[in-house]
Amino acid sequence: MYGNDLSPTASPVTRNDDNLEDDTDFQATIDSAGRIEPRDAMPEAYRNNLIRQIAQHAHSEIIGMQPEGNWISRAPSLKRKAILMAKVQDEAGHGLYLYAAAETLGADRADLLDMLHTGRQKYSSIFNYPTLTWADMGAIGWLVDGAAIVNQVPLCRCSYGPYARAMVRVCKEESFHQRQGFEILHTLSNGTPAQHAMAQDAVDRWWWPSLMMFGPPDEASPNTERSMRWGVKRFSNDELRQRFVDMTVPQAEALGLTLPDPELRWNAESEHWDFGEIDFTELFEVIKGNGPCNAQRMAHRRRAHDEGAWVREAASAYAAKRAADDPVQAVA
Ligand code: BYC
Repeated sequence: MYGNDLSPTASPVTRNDDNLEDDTDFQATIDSAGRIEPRDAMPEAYRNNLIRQIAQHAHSEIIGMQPEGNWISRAPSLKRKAILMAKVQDEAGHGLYLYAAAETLGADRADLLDMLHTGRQKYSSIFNYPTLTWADMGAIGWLVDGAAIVNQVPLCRCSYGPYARAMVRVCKEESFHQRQGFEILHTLSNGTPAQHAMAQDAVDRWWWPSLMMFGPPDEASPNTERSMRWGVKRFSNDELRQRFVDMTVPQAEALGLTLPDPELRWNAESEHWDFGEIDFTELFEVIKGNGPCNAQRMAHRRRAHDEGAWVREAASAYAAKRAADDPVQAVA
C-alpha cells in the first residue's frame, strides 16, 4: 500500500540528489500528474519537505486521540461510547499509515517521535484546545474532521504515491467521523434547550480554531509555493479555508446552529461566503506552545511513550526471533 519493493535485497531508498531540482524526469512526472514512488530519484528538498509534512500530519493524528479520548469514559450511552472508541482507534490507525508513509522516504519512526517529544516537529494547533462538554465530540467530528476532509481529499492526488494512497483510506474514515459529529450535534440541537445551548457553545468555541487548522494566510505561508509546484499541495491554505466555510455554512443552518461570526455573509459576486478576520496571532501562539492544552498534551504523549517502551521491546525481540528462525517469512 505505502511503497514499492521495500525488500532488504532491493537498492536502498536514498537515491536522492540535491542537483535534481532541474531533473527533467522528476519534473516531467510531476507536471504530467504522475506519481513519485519511494525508489524514484527525487530532490533532497522534495524528500525533506514531504517528511516534514507527513510527520506533522502523523503527529497530529496521534495527539488528536487525546481530546476525544477524554470523553470515552463519559459518553452518554453504550452506543456513543462504542462509536467514540472506534473513532479514536481510527486516529491511531491514521498515525500508523502516515508514519509508514514517512518511512518509505527513509525517515526513522523513532527519530520522528523523538522530534515530536522534544518540540522539534509540530502537530496541528487544533488539538491544543480543551474538550469541555459532550457536545465538543460533535463539534470536533463536524468541524475538525470536516476541515480535515477538505484539506486531505486533495492530498489523495499528492505527487508522492505512498502519501496519496494512505490519504485515500484516511479520507474514507474521516467522512464517517464527520457524519457522526454532525449527528451528535443534530441530536443535541434538537433536544432540550440546555442541550441546544451546549451544542451552540461547543460550535462557538471550535469554529475559529477550525479555520486556523488550514494554516497561516497564503502571504505568510513559506511552504505553499514550493509544495504546490511539486504537486504535494494542490490548493493553497486560503483556498481550502474558503472551501470549508462555503461547505459548512449551509450545514450549520441544517443543524439549527449559528456560526460565531457576525461578518459571515453570502457574496453574490464571488459566489462565496465572506467571513470575518481570523486572529492569526492566536494560531502562532498555539503553534509556539502557548495554547490552552499544549503542555498537557505533550506531557501525556511523553508518558504514554515511556509506558509503551516494553511493548516496543517485545515487538522488536519477536521480530528478531522471527528473522532468525525464518528470514524469508520475516520480510514477507
Ligand atoms: N498547526 O507554510 P505553511 C486531523 C505550520 S489531523 C500547527 O502554510 P504547509 C485530525 C507548518 O507546519 C490535522 N502548525 O505550511 C486528526 C509550518 O511549519 P514548518 C493535521 C501549523 O505545510 C485526529 C508553518 O506553520 N492535518 O485533522 O504548507 C482527529 C508555516 O505553514 C499549522 C495535516 O497535517 C497548524 N494548524 O501547510 C481528527 C494535513 N498550520 O513545518 C482530525 C497535512 C501551519 O515549516 N498538512 N503550521 O516548521 C497540510 O496540509 C499542511 O502541512 C498544512 C500547513 C496546511 C497544515
